[in-house]
Amino acid sequence: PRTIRREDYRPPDWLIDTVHLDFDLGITETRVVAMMALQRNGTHDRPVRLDADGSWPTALRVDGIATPWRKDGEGDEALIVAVPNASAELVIETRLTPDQNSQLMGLYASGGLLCTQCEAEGFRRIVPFVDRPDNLAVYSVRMTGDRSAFPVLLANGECVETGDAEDGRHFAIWHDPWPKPSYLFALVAGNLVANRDSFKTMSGKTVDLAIYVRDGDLDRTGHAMDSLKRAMRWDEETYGREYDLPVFNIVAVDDFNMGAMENKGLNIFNTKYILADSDTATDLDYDGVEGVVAHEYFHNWSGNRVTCRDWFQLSLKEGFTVYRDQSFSADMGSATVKRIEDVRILRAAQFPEDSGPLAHPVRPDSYQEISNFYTATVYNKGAELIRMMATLTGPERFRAATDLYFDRHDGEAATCEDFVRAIEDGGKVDLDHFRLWYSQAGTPRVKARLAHDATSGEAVLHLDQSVPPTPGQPDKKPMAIPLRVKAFDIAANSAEGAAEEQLVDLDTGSQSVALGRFSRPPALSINRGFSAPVTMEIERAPGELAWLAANDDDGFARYEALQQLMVETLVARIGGEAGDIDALVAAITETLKGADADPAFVAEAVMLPSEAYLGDQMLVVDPQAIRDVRRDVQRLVGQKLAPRWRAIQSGTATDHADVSPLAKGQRRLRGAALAYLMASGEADAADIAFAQFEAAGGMTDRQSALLALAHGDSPLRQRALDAFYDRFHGNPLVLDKWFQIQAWAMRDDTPERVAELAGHRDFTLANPNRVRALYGAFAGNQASFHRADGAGYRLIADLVIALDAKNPQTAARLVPPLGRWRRFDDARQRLMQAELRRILETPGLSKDVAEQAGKSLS
Ligand code: BAL
Ligand code: ZN
Repeated sequence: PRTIRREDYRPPDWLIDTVHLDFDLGITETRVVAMMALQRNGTHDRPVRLDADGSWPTALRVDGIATPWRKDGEGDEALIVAVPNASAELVIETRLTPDQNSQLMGLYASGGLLCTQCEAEGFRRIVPFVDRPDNLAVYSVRMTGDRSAFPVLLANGECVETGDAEDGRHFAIWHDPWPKPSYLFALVAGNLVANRDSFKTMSGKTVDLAIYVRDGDLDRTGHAMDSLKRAMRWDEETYGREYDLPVFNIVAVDDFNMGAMENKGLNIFNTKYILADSDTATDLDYDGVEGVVAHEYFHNWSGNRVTCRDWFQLSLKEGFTVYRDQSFSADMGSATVKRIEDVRILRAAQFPEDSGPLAHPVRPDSYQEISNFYTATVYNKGAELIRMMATLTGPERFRAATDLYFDRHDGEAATCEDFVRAIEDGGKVDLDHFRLWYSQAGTPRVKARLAHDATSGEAVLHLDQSVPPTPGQPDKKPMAIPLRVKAFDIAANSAEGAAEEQLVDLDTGSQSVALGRFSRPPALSINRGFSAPVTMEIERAPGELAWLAANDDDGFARYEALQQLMVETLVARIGGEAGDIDALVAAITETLKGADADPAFVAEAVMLPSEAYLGDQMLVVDPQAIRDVRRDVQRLVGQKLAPRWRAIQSGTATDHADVSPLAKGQRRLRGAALAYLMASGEADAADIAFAQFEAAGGMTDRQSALLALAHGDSPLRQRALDAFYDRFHGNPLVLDKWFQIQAWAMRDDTPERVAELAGHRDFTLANPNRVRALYGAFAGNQASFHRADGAGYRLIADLVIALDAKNPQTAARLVPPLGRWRRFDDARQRLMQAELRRILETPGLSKDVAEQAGKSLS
């Protein structure tokens, strides 16, 4: 496949500024007539070259005259037509087969519905076009279709006309006044019902809101609607951003490659991020709905009003919008718990990416298939970059800076550099060195050592940083790393008497910072709030972590200290030492004292680090040893604190309709307590879990009980799985949980079980949610995926090969777990490489999978 490079960017030779699309809709065939106003861009005599992907014209006219055209490009990916004048009206007709479109890019059918997905390069599958984000055009769309099959006809912007057509058909015309790139084009046609509401904007305009779903799903849209209104208000209050059309529509569809899509005025969502009620969705699902609804809404400014010049700038909109949705969710609930969750995701998804063969900068330099760059690096590390800039400016100057950014670039296709410059100018901060975060890949490592002079009392922090080599970047420069640091008097038994927090700007390889005078060596709280996306190596005095876990006045730092204590204990035991279990139990006991006041925080803090996170702390990952030791420590902590876990589990049944942060926190802690109880091996543990499963007042308690049973081998396990299936198999999103929980099971036979489930009558490769529920979950189940016989690797490779023929984008997402082979022992390395080679040798492989597998082997 061809490699596209950022340095080769040049503006389009021809621009299209006005588009009229006429769709004659059908599931098996849709006819499109596109009328486009072409303008030559600059002085040149090059022909018009339009991006295309199988959508070859059935007719093409330039200024009304049928004109010959030809295909171009290695993979026939472009259409060339000569246009004599500086401007022209270009008409192209195409015929599409939506029900054959299993890639779910362009126009496709999903359960009788027609819908589109155009980001990043899907529009060209509808009609050949200048399909790149720096071509902004005004669109009008006419749709005609059978009134009974497609009673609802939606596109971007506003509906300006509807009416009858012949043969029981009808039509609608939509117009979007805001110039936009083609990736934001959207259309939906089908039999849908709407939850309608309205929102009054800060300047007093009324916006009609609607969430369209299938009949029968309407009563599960309330939370999404509430989330939308909260997001609209928050963006006005926090960023001064007002919505800019009289209507805002959302449609939920079953078959969707991504979580959702921010098309102008017509967001299209995966049902997973719209539908929720307490009987079918967990509290975390509720949070997911709120976060994704907000994320897509926020794109209206960070993405749509200001879009990206080219796809190398993807983080311009995604990093910023993730930061915005993270901040919104933090404001809606507990900021500390949200920060813990976001850091956990970063460490689980982005750190491994940054240290593996697919590592790339937040602003990549090259790609073969842009779909492969919708990554945790672009999204989540990108959000961390914005967060660091906000930390450096402080909240008021950050707001001034984002105001400047939106004012300066409204209506433009901008770059990451434009964003940084706006933050510099509006936020009055020098980001010269900071820019390196956009171009240099790899997670920086910071070593911290605190020296205390017993005579003078002076405490000095010594810091050293290094950035590991990544593909194409063997030598790294030191980064500008903002570290929030505070030192505590360890004898004070509270956070009182601590020195003021400092913001240390570590921007050289080594640096020393005076922390003040202390009568004895203080406790070091560093990278508080996870102020920089780095890994820390800290020399600790005995008891220091336990002190911080109990007393630090930064919630994230308290969590981090207890987790680090767990890591040290577990890693010691994996290495054959005993580890201080009693100290760990004492620290957990101390943290549990806060269970009534902040159960969500306590639930997060007392859970052992994941198997994958433990693997990341080892030179060579030993998946089975990690599982055995982690399970053993879970058993010991379960046993030693059994009365406490029992009390929490039995004393905190909540009304699932109550989704207040406190009630959600109580359920989360109840789930953690049940997990420890099950691990303890106490004789009645499975009965308790089964009783919780049966009596559950909602999905949160039900799922935590089912998951606790799924790991074990009690006869109640199968009874619960069967009961769950019998009750919920008609609900696709809940059925996904049934597949997922079994793929997550920490059992020796999980690979066999996953293979069996792949043959289940409810399993299908056509639905990305189902594929992710089974195979995505399995690939994240470390010891099962890495079982020594390679059965897990074969399963994933078989799936990638089978799915690639239908849906390359989703198939390619499952390649990276195989690419982590360097982290494992020789035998596993060979097995993983062999599967990657088997994938690469498959005839007709997509460029999506070819890029991921090829890079993973190199
Ligand atoms: N733009 C693709 C989906 C999302 O990040 O919102
Ligand atoms: Zn996004």
